[in-house]
Amino acid sequence: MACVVIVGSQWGDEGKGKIVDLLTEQARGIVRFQGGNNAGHTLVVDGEKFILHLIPSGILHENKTCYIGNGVVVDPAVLLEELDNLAKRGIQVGPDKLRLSERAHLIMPYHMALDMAREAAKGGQAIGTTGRGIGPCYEDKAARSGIRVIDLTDPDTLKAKIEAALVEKNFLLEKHYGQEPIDAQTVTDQYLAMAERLKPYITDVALELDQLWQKGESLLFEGAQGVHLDIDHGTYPFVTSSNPSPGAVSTGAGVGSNKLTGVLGVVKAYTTRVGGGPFPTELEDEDGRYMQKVGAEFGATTGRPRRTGWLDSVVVSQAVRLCGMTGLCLTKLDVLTGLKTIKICVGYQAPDGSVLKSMPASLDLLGECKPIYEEMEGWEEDITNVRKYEDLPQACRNYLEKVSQTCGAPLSVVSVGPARDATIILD
Ligand code: 2SA
Ligand code: GDP
Ligand code: MG
Repeated sequence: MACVVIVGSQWGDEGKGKIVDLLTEQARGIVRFQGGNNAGHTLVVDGEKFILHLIPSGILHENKTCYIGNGVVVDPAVLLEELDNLAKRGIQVGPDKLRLSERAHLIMPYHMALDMAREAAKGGQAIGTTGRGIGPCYEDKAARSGIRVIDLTDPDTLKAKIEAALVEKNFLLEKHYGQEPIDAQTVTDQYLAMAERLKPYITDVALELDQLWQKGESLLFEGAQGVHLDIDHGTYPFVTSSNPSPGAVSTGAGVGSNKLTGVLGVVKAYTTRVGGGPFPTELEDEDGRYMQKVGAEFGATTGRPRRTGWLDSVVVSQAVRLCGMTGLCLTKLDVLTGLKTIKICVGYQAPDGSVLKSMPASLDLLGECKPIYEEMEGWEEDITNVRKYEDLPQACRNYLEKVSQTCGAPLSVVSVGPARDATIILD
């Protein structure tokens, strides 16, 4: 029996969706514990592509149950749309396959309005959020004025909470941001209509997970975003408003940390970032454009182009240390094929001449750091059909060994294409 956590080791979009889909075979329950529909997790199975935002990436498998934990912020309209889209493609997701925590907080229309208004007001200092209302929803949770999934089951409570919230939100929206106010009755009616469809899915997720665990079943916890977008450990304030680190499994799913048996970090073979914030190895040259184009680096939720750069072992080794990663799943190795020289950042040269091996908390200092690179020889061979480690070109294996050594964790999986089967499993 295993309880394994899969998290992103960089700034998100490392390919967590593909890895979770792959490892779902070995689990009974697949659980989201933080974030919301800011996430875009892509699965490619039998030539078909699926992008999931709230539903865990195990949903394509038979006889598995997916759980949305209490730490997730849920936009019910997005969840229903996702269920409808899957149904249109022949995948019926009933309450036997998906369970929604009654304690999860709801994203409300005023959260989205505030997210976008705040970003617009920040101008050049904008975080580059997905505009899905994630930050304002977690703010309300912390302020103890949030509305939870359980409130959908009681119309009077729901209405009273929406009315109370809108007193303050409409003041902000109208007086501070010059926006139209939001009508409480309209929102209440919309949410009550959605509640009717969602009610069969609502449950005590933590209790159900414990029941699975008691039976000796294995669980897979699916992180969204990445460790460097973590509100505590990331490049604050250019972060998301949750903890995409394994520490959040315990609070965000209600599973004791003593039950966790392993943490796998997903690492892209290079680095991408979407939105603002520091990115020491960012490239604005031919190599960066090559990664952007060949890797099809566009946001899976917003469609925004992702920034690209070399793999940064300072970033990944910090994630390994912070999360206690027991193995790495390296993705998108195929994207590097054809580059003559591949660089890997092994430290930062600080302005005072010292060499940093961990990321400074000060973004000003980080901005002044210069990456120190080791150069590796590239490879030309097409690796997309390789399924055994020893069949990879020597230059490719040299790169993988360097990644493992500089990032400080063994490689468990190497991915050479978006499809489920384009994968090399290492022992
Ligand atoms: P938010 O919306 O408040 O969470 O944004 C705060 C920061 O977190 C980043 N963020 C992400 N970074 C990478 N991928 C994410 N998901 C989508 C994807 C992104 C997209 O899979 O491609 O489609 O644009 C994601 N979600 C949040 C965000 O860019 C901000 O820097
Ligand atoms: P996530 O948020 O971590 O699940 O990642 P995204 O789905 O946002 O972005 C990863 C993208 O890379 C998706 O389009 C995947 O289909 C794709 N992908 C995953 N693994 C590989 C790989 O090994 N090679 C290539 N070429 N694409 C991959
Ligand atoms: Mg993504």
